[in-house]
Amino acid sequence: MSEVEKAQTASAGGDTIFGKITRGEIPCKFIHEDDKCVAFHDLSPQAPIHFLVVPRKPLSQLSKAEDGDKEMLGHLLLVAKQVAKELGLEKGFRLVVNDGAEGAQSVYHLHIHVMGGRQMGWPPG
Ligand code: TR5
Repeated sequence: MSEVEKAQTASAGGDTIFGKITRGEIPCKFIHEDDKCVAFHDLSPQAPIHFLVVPRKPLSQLSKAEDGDKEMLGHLLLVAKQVAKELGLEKGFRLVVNDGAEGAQSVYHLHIHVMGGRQMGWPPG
């Protein structure tokens, strides 16, 4: 099933695989972890380097974020650029946040995709 097909059948609500990963219930090799978030490589990389930054708070998607999430959201961006640097993405990288069915979101626990290691195209599909 393609990511778009998964996104069309996925629905918000309830626990997700990323909730289990952030709580340590499913083993996962973190490339970053702190009290607010974790980062790990995507299972199905779309670039030579493709990792996800995932808050420990189980916020389903960006469109459900509230003013109180401001610090956590800013932290995710800072972690994204820090880990990108640690992985050698000096020439640039792409951040993506998919939101909802038309945004092709398949896992309803907020996450930032960070991709790099090749020339990105524009516009995205
Ligand atoms: O489509 P959205 O933006 O929701 O992205 C979900 C991403 O999670 C996709 O790029 C998947 O490849 C990725 N994914 C899904 C699972 C998974 C994962 N990345 C790392 N580890 C994973 N596990 C253990 N299980 C997944 N179901």
